[in-house]
Amino acid sequence: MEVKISLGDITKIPTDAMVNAANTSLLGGGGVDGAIHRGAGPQLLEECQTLNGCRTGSAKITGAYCLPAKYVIHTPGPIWRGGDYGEEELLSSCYRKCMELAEQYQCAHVTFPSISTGVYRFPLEKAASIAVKTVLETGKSMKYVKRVEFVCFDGKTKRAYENAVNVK
Ligand code: AR6
Repeated sequence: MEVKISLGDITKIPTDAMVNAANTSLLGGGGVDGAIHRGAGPQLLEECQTLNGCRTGSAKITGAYCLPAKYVIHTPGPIWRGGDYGEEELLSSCYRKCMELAEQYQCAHVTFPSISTGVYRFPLEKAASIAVKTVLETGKSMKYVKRVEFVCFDGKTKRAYENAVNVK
C-alpha cells in the first residue's frame, strides 16, 4: 500500500473514497465538511438525513454525488479536551473504521483530510502520527485499498504528516 501526502482541496482530487471530517449529526458544518457538502450538492444532505448520525470514532458511507469520488466516508473525530478523554483512541478508531469501510466497498484510492485538527483542536503532530500509524497498520492486510492520500490544506499540516511518515 502506498501512502502519499499532498497539499490542496480534498474536494478537487479524484478518488474512490473521500473521507469527511464530520460531526455526530452528519448534517454538515464548516471546514472540510462544508466544502464536501458544497461540492457534492444537496443530495448528499438528503442521504445523510437518513443515517441517524454517527458516533465519534465511527464512520458511515454515502454516495458522492457531484464530487469526483465514488463514495464519501463520514467520520466524526474527537474534540480535543486535554487528552484524558480517550481522544487518541477515538482518532485512531476514525482512521481504522474509514479504512475498513473503504476495503468493504472495494476502494483502491482513499483520500483523508486531517481529521480533528481544525475546529476540534487536536494537537497536529500527535494527530498526524496517529493517522499515519493507523492507516499503515490497517492497510497491511487489505486487498483492495492500494493508495491512501492525506490531503493537507496548509503547509504546516503537510509538514506534520511528512514528518509522521518519515519517523515510521
Ligand atoms: N480540503 C482539505 N482539507 C481541508 C479543507 C478542504 N477543502 N477545508 C478544511 N480543511 P475541520 P475538524 C482542513 O475544522 O477539526 C466541521 O464544522 C483544515 O484546515 O474541517 O475535524 C464539522 O462539521 C484542517 O486541517 O475539521 C465538525 O463540526 C482539517 O481540514 C467540525 O468541523 C480539519 O479541520 C470537525 O472539526
